[in-house]
Order: sequence, then structure tokens, then C-alpha cells
Amino acid sequence: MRAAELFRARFGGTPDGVWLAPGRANLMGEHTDYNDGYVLPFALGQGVTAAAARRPGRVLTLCSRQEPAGTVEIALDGLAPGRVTGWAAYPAGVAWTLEAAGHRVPGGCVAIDSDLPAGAGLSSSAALECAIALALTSIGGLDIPRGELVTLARRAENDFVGVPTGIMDQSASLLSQAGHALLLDCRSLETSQVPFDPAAAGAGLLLVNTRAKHELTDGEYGRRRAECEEAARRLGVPSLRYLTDPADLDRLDDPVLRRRARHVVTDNQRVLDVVGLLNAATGALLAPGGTTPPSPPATSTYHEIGRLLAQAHVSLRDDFEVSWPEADVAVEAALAAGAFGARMIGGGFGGSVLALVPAPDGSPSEGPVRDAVTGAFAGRGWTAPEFLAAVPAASARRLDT
Ligand code: GAF
Repeated sequence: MRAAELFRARFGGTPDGVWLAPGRANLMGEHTDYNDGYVLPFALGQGVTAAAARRPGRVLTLCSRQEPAGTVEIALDGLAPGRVTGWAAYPAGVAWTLEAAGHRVPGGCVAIDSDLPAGAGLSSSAALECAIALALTSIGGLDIPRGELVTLARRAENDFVGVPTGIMDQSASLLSQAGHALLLDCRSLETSQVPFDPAAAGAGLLLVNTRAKHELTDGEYGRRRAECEEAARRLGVPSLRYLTDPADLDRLDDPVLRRRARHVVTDNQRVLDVVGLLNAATGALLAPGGTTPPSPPATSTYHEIGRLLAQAHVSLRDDFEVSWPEADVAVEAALAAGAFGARMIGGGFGGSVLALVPAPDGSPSEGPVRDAVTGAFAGRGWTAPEFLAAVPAASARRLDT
């Protein structure tokens, strides 16, 4: 409860509450969200924590353990994009979108802490937005449905911070369930929980933070998004989601746009394939009324999912061109050391790789895959990667203090 300690040290007194919003990893569906497609992320155990208390007045005072420079004061009246920059733009953006949607944000003090590595592509920005959204709505007595909070947090990032992200990360942080991946249809915004418990079949999820820092603000992300929109325009569809047959893309003369679109179309299908494998393996499709007890997926399911992960990496590397050297080396080393599959996750150009590995003793972060990736990085003189075991966790929530 380090956020509460920070609160006491910086502001004095006790916070009204402490709220945690998790980061995410993504099992399948990368750069599909802003193309109205499918994504299949899951929440991590790690996240951003906000300890908050209401205070009279129209000022939010923020501090963060990861930003030792001091406190930041945000005047709630007259808040507008561009007025707050740096890390505080994310919480300020949430206050701004809440007010713009007609909710009165209270003045208050908020102390923030995070155990998510920043720049690791594990969605620390969305976790910060979602933790602040929960903290502010709770201390302000605002009762806003989760689905609406997802939209407001995303709008903070798009319209206040100015990064044109899709809706995956905020959805994963606010809507996930422990032991499940979240299937989100980004066109209808319908969600469903897909049972996902690799440990039950002796498998595990290993995140490799490649230490190549990932930034969504450097323009490449926006460029990919514009290319997808241009491909859809030339093909005469509202978005690439409307295409399911890669052969339809032959009508695109431009080879770059054709590759970008092929990634999106094939990744949407891979999401559906993974969901089919997980549902079939747990018996969910066979037991609509819940009459048949679900059985844990067999290892063969993870072999199949792993094959799709490896395929997705190739697609992100060669067609969408968002991978980076450390990710390619980590994936290659992981596969050679016996991972079922591995791929880069998130926006790209830095961040993390997700590997699905055999973990008969329940510890995915130990063993041959870790050793092989560590060795491959050392052999190239690269900074040693960081490893995290990922377990599909619950969505944002209030913590007991
Ligand atoms: C980032 C974005 F924030 C998401 O919306 C998504 O587009 C992802 O990159 C790529 O799948 O995390």
C-alpha cells in the first residue's frame, strides 16, 4: 500500500480510499482495435494505484512515486488540452473528460504509485487513466458505468494527451475478469469473458520487457493508423474490419497499404481462432447452461495458440512493420528454447514480448526460455531483459486499506 504511505507523507491525513487499475498484456489482436476489429487482452496483476481524498475547492493536487520532482496542481476550472503536459496530462485529461461529459469532479489530493515498468508496452498510461477515473468518481460520489468510464478514459488519451490510441487498453483495465481474457469487438463494443488459465494445463505466460522503450507519442503509431484508414478508403469500406478475405486486398495497388491491411485482416481472424480454441477446450461451447463442468484445456490447445502467436509476430514484423530487433531476438530465442509461441505485444517499436511457455512446476519466469532469451541478449551486448510472470487478473477496483 505504498500509494497510501506516499499520500500520508506528502499530504498528511488518511486517504478516503485506494484504487488499483491493472496494466494489460494482449493475447491476440494487435493494431486491430482502431480498425473496428477484435482484440483479446487480459489484465495483469501489476498496475497503477491511486490513494485519494476529497478536499474543498477546485484544485487537484497530484504526486507520484515515479515522478519525484514534486506535486502538480491542476486547476479544474478552465482545464483544456495543452494546459497540462508531461505525466500529469493523463490524470488531468481524465478530469477534463469527466467534466466535459457533465460530471462535476471534486477537488482533492491524489498520490500515485505503480509497479508496472514504464515504457514496457504494458499499458501504464491507460492504467494511470483508469486508476484516476475510479479514484475521482469514487471520492466525488459519481456513479458511472464501467463501459462509460472506458470511453472517457480513452477520450482523455486521444483528445487531451493527443495520442490516437484505440480502446483496447482502457477496456482491459476496467472490464477484465481474473482467469479470463477479454474478447472485445471494437465495432459493437460488445465484450465477453473467455476462460484463460494456462496454469491449469501446465503452461504459463512469460512477459519479456526488452528494455527498448516504447513511446506512442513518436508518430509511428499515428502513421500506421492513417495507413489503415487510407487502405479502407481505397477499398471502399468504412474500416478494415469489414474485410475478412485476404484476397480482397489484392485490389490495393500500393504494396505497403496491402501489407498493413493484410496484418489487420489476418490478426482479426487469429483472435477468433484463439477464442475458438479456448472455448472449445474449456467446454464453454458445449455447456451453454453451465450443466457440463468445464475441463481445463489440454496442452495441445496451447501448442495451437502458440503457433498463432508466432504467426502473429511474423505478421507484425513483416506486414505491419512495428517490431524491433530486441523483440525479434526474444521471440526467436523463446521458440528455439521450447516456447509454444511468442510475439511482440502492444503498439510496437519497443516494449514487451509475450511468450506462452511450458510451466509444469507453475513458474513460467524460470526455465529454459528465460535462460535462452537472457543468453541471446547478453551475446549481443544488450541490456538484460526483465521477466515477469503474467497471470490473467481482475479489473480495476478499490483496495482494502
Ligand atoms: C497501444 C494502443 F493504446 C492500443 O489502443 C492498441 O492500438 C495497441 O497499441 C496495439 O494493438 O497499446
